[in-house]
Amino acid sequence: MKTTTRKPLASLIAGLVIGLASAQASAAPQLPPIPEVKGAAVADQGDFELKFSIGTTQAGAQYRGLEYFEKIVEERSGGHIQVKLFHSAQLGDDLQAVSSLQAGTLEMTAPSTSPLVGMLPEFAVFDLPFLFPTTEVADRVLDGEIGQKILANASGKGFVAIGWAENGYRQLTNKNKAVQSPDDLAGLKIRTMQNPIHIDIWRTLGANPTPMSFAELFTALEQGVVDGQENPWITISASRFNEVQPYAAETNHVYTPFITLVSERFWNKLPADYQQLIVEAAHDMAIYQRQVSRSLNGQLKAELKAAGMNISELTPEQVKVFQTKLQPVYDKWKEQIGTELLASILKES
Ligand code: EAX
Repeated sequence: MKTTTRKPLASLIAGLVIGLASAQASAAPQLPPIPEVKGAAVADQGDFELKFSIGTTQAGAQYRGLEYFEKIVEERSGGHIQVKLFHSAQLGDDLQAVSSLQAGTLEMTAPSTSPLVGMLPEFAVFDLPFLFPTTEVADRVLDGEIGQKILANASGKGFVAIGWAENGYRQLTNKNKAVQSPDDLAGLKIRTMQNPIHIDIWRTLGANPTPMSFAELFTALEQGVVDGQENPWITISASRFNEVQPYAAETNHVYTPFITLVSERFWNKLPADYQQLIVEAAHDMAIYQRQVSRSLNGQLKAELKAAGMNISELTPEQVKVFQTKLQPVYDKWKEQIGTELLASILKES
């Protein structure tokens, strides 16, 4: 039954005035609306509950994508698959969520590929600096034959890999100073993802890298355990890192994909039609999530700037200095990653 709460007129007017004032103060980011659900209804084949957990917050593009996923799956299954969403690493950080998938206590997650390289060495290719010059190239690789092959190779370790979405191009933030060249990084303690190439990147640039889970990051920045971190604008904004990180540099040094994973135990219990529905929903989610991510990227950078963050927008020449300095990282890792895989990706640029 629907109930309506009556509010006194004064509080309604006050709410309206506050609403107008905040609308004038800052233009809220324009989000592409959640699309209509495409695709036919799937016949009832039993009831399932699907918990989907992510590390980023409710304010990010990733969560918005999950909301669309939930809508697709619930609508097309006629409510027979109930989706429950969890954000902000409520059910564990990227690595813990993947373990829960393997244990069968969580049904879905979508981590960055980087913390998984210990388990899936091939993923390390995405950690190479300046691999994807544009998002078009990233899409071509991930959605094409190469991406499909990586998904297939990744499956079978207690989870099934069913699709790609985007975390995006990473930018550096720190609490001490404006960074425009690797020389500015000397002595800076930078949190990295738990990934050897990322550690190597920051060491090569002259900084002092400290690997740590994303779930611990805000507190570590706030308490000064580390001076800086790197993530896409959208994640910086959604996690409010700017509140404790006054400086940023637009380095675009790595493009990080999100990989959509399903627990193998859950997968094996699902009727084939439901499996198909989940794959299709993950696909539609990814298209929409990337659209949201890309439309927010510039808007949020501008918003962070307006809120007082000191952002160094590097010139192509300044970026080139970082790129040249990082060439040894490529040389060191390309054999381990697989020269063939790397060459096939570089051919797409
Ligand atoms: O889930 O750890 C990070 O910096 C990532 O952006 C995280 O994987 C988001």
